[in-house]
Amino acid sequence: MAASPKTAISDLISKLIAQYGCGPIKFSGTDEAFYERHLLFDNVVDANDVTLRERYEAVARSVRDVLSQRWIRTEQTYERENPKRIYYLSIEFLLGRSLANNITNLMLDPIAAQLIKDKNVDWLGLLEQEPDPGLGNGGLGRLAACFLDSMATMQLPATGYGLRYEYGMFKQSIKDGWQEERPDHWLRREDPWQIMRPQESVEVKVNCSFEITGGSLRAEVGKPARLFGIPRDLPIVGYSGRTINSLRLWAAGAPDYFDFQEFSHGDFVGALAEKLAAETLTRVLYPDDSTSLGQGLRFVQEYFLVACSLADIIRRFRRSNTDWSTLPDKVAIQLNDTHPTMAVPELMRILLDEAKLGWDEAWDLTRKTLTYTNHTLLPEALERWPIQWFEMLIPRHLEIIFEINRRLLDDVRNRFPGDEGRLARVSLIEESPTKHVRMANLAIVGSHSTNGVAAIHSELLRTITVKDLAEMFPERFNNKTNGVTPRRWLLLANPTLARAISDAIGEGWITDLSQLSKLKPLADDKSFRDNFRAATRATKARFANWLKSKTGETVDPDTIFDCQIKRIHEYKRQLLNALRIVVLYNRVRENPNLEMTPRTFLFSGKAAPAYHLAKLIIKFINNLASTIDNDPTMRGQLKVLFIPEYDVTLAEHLIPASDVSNQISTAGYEASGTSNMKFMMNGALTIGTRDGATIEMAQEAGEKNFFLFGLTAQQVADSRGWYNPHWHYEHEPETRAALDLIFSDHFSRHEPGIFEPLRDTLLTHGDYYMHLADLTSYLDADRRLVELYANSEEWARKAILNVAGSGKFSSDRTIAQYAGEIWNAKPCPVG
Ligand code: 26Q
Repeated sequence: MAASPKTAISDLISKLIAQYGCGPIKFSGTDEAFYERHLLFDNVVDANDVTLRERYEAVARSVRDVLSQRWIRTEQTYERENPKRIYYLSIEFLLGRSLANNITNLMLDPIAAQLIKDKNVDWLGLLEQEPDPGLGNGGLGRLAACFLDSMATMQLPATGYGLRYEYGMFKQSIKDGWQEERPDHWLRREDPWQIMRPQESVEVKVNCSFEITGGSLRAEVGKPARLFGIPRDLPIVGYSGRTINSLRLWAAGAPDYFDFQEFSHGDFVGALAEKLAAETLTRVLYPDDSTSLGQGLRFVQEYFLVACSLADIIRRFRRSNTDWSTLPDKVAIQLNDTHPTMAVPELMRILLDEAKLGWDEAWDLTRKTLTYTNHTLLPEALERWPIQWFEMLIPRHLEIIFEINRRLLDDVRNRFPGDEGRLARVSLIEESPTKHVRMANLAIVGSHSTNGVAAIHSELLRTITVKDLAEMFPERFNNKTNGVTPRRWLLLANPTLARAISDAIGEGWITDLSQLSKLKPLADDKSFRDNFRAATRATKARFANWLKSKTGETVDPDTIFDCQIKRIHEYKRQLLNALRIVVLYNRVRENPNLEMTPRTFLFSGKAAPAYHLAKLIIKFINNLASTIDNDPTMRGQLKVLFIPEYDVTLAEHLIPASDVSNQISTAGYEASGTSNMKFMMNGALTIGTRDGATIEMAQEAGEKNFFLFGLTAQQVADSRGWYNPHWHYEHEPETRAALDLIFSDHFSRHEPGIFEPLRDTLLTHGDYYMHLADLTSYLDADRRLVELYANSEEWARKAILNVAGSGKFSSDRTIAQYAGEIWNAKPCPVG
């Protein structure tokens, strides 16, 4: 007899509970009443008359019910076993939505499917109710989120620490082709995933107070203040739901009793203003991903993250351990870029002033506990903070930094007598024009491991960027090539392909991505190729529908989807991609009978609000798109679309639907890239330069299955002295015609001259990122790519070989290497 829906759900829940071993989850109603109970008791609404948002909240809370006991048990296990714990400190976590991810990782899909069916829920509409928490700019923040997923899946005792920005990454809209920014008030409605833990608040003492004047935050020097960090925890569900770790996000506040004290003196309003000023600290994420513009508030945010997190870590350490000397056996703190580098002086301060240890022991423990990851070589992104700010906010830390530096420079003098240049380069303090602390130097000196995020990047870091320090401490330098979680980026984002893969090789790949290599022989199997092609075609059609419903834009799934999605930056060279399209456009204009494979060029990405040239590049892409749209000869041949508001959710839709992935940074400038890996595991072919992790991807898949072009990092460096973009303009007819067309205002008929700054950057100012040097070889690679597309069997074969070769780029592999080679941490399974 067929089970009634009710029994089916009860059965599944019982199985789940048995699997998690938490004992029965107790409800007053029937088992299946999870969802209805929440609608009734949380929202107090009639189940027949609810909004989609209320449905979302009820489903999210039901899922949270399922994970709560396991979440508590995870922490209990860590308390009991007292393993070495990993703490991942990051100023950004770009999580993306949680509901579907948690359902997948808890393996609740059958229950969700049943619920959708029984209650006739508009599932896609419901998922859209969850805001995409944009607590990060791009790669670095998303990497932190992938790492949390891997650490939980691998049952590592890990906690993420970040800031709970009230406003995340700005929302982007496009008006007349220009980027416009709107605030992202993602917390307008209560977030069902965050658990506030006021009892675990920490106090942070600083040497100045804050006030808001004229809309900006000002420091009042010499008036010490106490801030409070109020934590909220988010569950990080490992795949299979065995381990549920936490991401702890700090919000800034003033102590609750402040008003009473001040009130008794009569200044209620002044006291309240102080509280609001304190809360301003975590109000907004800085939307710059590659410039250290020297914002005072950012400096305070960085210290606040460090002070709250270290206080929490040390408090937890002291609960189970009495001997300070065991700190590095119990605690590994990974600094995600230099943003949390104040952990070096802060940990020293705790060990010296609170634990009362001597300098040598404190220094030894600090270095053995901390490790640092570098994510960029761009000089403008290397953080340097004015020592005045340290003096004002945290003078004790500055004292400690000076003492670290004094000892460091003594060491340099001993080892390299008379080498004044080295002394100046290694110093933690940059002397001119005004004194600044070099945060990367501090992180390297104050930790026992410094890693880059792809082989070429680690090599350039070691041999060029911080050469002198690498010569002093060679054993500290290592590489950890980035990875991405296959749960979110393949299983969840591309269910059709995931099913085809699992049908062919089983499900082992979900937690051991190297098993994708089993697909290699299937590249020669006609029926698998057919399945693969059908999966891609279905995903493209699904994307086209989604895009239509979200933006009203139409794209044709029978054209090549050629994508570049990432932050807009000169070094990433969206402008090179646009030049390629202008050349193709010119070819059709000149020869309207040209047989061209129909293509759709998709762009998406945000520009830092103060980065004018990046914003002009967005404008140019949009004008290019509309000019082509309005040209009847282009119809059915070329289409360009800039999709606004790039976020994790958009990436989850677009990447699986892509045929071509553009990874075209000037060689030597993209530290790693991570979207490149997501495209590869979803079966797109890469057209790209030999930069970042793309080099390793091509090695894994075989260079013949890649479309590599352009100067190498070495060639870029070697030609800096003599490179002349005018040469390309003079000698390459297609390059010249493309530029002339742009400068003739063909794409700016009603806005003459607006693209002049593009001429300046590409010609007048010397084309620093060498667009023109790479344009012809890009076009050549593009020609080969389009030729291949005409042979759909060969295309599918190469795409399958790419998926088969993508196993290395799981963040599980990256995390296994961090755990084994840097942290010396082991899994701590939850019983
Ligand atoms: C610093 C100071 C003040 C304000 C902002 C910042 C800031 C914020 C974010 C500086 C840098 C970032 C982010 C950098 C980033 O995302 N880097 C990317 O990291 C990825 C993960 O390792 C790599 O794959 C990318 O290549 C790298 O660009």
